[in-house]
Amino acid sequence: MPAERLTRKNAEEARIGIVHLGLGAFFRAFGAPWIAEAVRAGGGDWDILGVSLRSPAVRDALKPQGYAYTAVELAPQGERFNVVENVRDMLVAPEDPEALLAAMAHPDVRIVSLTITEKGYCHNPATGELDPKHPDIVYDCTGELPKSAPGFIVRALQRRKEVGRPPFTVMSCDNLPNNGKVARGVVIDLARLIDPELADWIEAEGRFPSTMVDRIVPATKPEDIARVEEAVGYHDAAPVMHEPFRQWVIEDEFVGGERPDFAAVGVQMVEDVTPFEHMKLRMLNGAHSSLAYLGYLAGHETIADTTADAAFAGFVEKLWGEEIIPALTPPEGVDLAAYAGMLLDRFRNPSIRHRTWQIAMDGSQKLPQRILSTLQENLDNDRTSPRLLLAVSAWMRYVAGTDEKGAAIDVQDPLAERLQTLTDEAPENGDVHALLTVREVFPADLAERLEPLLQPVHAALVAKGARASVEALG
Ligand code: CS2
Repeated sequence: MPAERLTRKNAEEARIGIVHLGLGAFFRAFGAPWIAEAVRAGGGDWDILGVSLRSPAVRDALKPQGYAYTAVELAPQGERFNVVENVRDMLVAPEDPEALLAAMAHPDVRIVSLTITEKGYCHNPATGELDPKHPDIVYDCTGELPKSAPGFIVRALQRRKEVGRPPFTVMSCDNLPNNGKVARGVVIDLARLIDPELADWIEAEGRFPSTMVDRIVPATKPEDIARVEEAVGYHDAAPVMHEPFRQWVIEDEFVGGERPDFAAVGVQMVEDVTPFEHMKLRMLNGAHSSLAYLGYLAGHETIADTTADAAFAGFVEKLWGEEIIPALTPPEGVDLAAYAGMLLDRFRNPSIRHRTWQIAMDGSQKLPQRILSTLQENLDNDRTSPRLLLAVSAWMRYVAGTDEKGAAIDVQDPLAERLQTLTDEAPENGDVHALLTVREVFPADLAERLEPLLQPVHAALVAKGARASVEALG
């Protein structure tokens, strides 16, 4: 007999206080359960309306089970299952943009949180500023119902202003440096294109706390769904998988101080999130992306497989110790060497099947803050960065689209086509020069400094292969 489907059991429901744009696996495994804990500890009407900006897949899977789902903690010593019930409803933005705007303008909603990924901000990744030529931004200036996340935020804030309602707090939970400032910048810039008075109001009244979020959440695979069903005895069409570790650091800047009682459940509320963001983006995500490109080229499927390879483990330890940590100012009381040790343990967790291909996605949006900012600081301070250079070179090899055995790589990136054309049309040994012209990734002065350093590294990578190149630096 097939197992019965998971259903929502929670009778005591709070009103919807949060609209979350981009309800994917990460927020379902991180923010939603943590907010549920905060509400259990401190009360308040903070149930969540989840929004998909594109695909209906998550909504379609969750709707028949009342939006309840199972979060599965994957520890090396075994699994734990937690049913999450505070996502009350879901909307798919392109199906009903009017309903979404109405929901965001509702007086009960005091926070709009975001995990829309780097490309959702419609900004230039190298400068952090709104790209006014982005097709969705051009569209969102026409007065039609919006398409982009900044478009929905601006139009919803416009409705609130018109009826004299305070703005909601915009809480970015994406892996961007100063994610609150980036969100604030794109929202105010777009508002200014639409209505300068609205932009002034948002500037004065709006709040955009920056946050640092951290939990490794590999994509759920079909075999995970079957395994969960066997373990818990019910069918869940969309469980999420996560590691035990989690860290959330939030700037305590909310409109009217209205927020769940985060501090009661271990969320760090701080004045300035910058040192935490730098540490996490450059150490965790920087190493993740480096291992993803190099590991993929070396034939490793997951980060756990990659770091189980001694050459890669030695490489990443030196990457942290010799190239990334020297460019960081640690948050107060944090020992960065100990943090690196913890990261390696997390990466090695054999229960987490986090694919190198998954992390390799959207590299053009990730490289600047994860790798190039450290590289730039090392250049400015006359420190060498052989491993960071190798990581950039591996990205270049990866986006050229052919692996070391000559097979095609499925490159997922908003710039994929352009990157492919640039490398296809480059003369022999010309990929480095061609890719360094992509200004969204490499500002001109950085490109100029990088070219002579990258050329020999790239030639060696192509000649020797990724594993041997890593081994030589491990
Ligand atoms: C990863 C992140 O996919 C990626 O690019 O580096 O999703 C990473 O797992 C999280 O930021 C960990 O907090």
